[in-house]
Amino acid sequence: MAKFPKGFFWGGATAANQYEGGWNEGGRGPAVTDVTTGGTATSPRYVTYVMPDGTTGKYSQFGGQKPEGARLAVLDGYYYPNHLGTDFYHRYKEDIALFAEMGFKMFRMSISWSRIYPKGIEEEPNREGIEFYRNVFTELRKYDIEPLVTISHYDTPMYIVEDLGDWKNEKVIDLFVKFCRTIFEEYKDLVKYWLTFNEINTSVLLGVFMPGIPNEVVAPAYYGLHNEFVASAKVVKIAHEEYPDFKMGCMIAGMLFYPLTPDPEDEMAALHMMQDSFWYCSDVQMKGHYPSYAKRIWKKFGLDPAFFEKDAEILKEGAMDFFSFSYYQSSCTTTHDVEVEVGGNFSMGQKNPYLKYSDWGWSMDPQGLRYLLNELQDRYEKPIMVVENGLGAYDTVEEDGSIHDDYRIDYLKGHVEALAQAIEDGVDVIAYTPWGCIDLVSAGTGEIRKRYGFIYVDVDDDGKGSLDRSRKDSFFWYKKVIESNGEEL
Ligand code: BGP
Repeated sequence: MAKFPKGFFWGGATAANQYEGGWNEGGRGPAVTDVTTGGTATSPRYVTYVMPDGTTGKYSQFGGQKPEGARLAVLDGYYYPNHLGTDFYHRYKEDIALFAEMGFKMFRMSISWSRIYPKGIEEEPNREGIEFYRNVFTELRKYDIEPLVTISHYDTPMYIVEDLGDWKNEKVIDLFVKFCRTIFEEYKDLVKYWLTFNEINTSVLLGVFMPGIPNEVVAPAYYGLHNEFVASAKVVKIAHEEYPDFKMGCMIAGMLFYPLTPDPEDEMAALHMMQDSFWYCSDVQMKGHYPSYAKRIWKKFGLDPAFFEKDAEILKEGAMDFFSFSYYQSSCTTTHDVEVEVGGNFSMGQKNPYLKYSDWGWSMDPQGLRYLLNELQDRYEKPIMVVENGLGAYDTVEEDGSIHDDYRIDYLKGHVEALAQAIEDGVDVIAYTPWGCIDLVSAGTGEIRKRYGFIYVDVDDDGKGSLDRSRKDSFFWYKKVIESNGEEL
């Protein structure tokens, strides 16, 4: 099997909103995840609010609507798991030492925007927030771990979302640019690799997976996404002009659709699914312009092409230096009537009879990773990072404290093999940072018990536990993988 290149970035990935905690410490302002409850595999997470007359309520995180006049609020009687995350804010030194023990070369994390600009609109940044991340980056550098920083990972300040109308408001572009200018200048000697937006394609998936959803609901998502593209491009331009050492990447939720049957209609449906859910975003960010099939999508939702075409010059200057994506699972699509629908990481589709499924119903498909990597190499001819991958699973702590997570090792092993095969195919993969390298709060369900980590954190879905860290079997397995540069699986 092909060898992993020298200097390959083995590591792990996290995000501030799910891991950091310290939600109301150090001058941080609130984000929407702070008013989002826990859920389960079958019941959604809710966002809570208060009405002007003092009555309270909640709406589903997925597709729910805030009533007119309501204000987002933390309410008594609910538990908000992101307030604590798994406490990186207070334990980053201990955690980074454990990452170093595993041999990490790269650590993906995000910056909480509201820790730097509590409402997003302040003139001056919050110095305590700036110093927190400086300490974290300095600690990583101490162990020669390269930080990979996601600038926006599901973590917009609540004020921007609630009072400014979120990304639909083009004023947010300048606020984001200001935020980026601040962190670029502060951390230019500590951070080189940046991702502008996590899984930028997820904002328009409602229209892709819910046929018949009214155009009025879908349209703002596409216009908002366009503003994110513009913001990202402006920031990439600044990086290229003022910080020549920086490497800028996009981050796309890795969707992969197979036609369920050999019916040519299914093949076409799969192509459209890929264009609508994945390529639409990656093409803009990697090529610096909208793809030709964008016209089909705009027409489908009754969108005004002029809105997207007006910023062609800006987008052109914002093409990325490298590609990154999350990859957990694949899906099938068909034009035929089939009963069973399954989902996984924002994707919906029909059950694949050739694949096994996790306890949360996500398929496991390492070969799909190799397939996508080949496609991506061909399409963009730029270095690729796999910045999320992993198995969310229940873990059991034995009497002696050990955790035998062979299911996780099997999953990861299959995907590392797929990476090696892709490298042999000629793909320029430069990094692999599995998701939730230490247990943290699930974005989709708000659970802690949906665990991804090599490192176990003693805390439950209600925030109870010592928060002590311990090494799972996968910790020792991954340490060996890194030590042998992927030779020993
Ligand atoms: C991706 C997100 C991550 C992460 C991961 C796993 O979509 O970028 O934030 O949470 O999925 O998903 P979940 O937490 O729902 O299991």
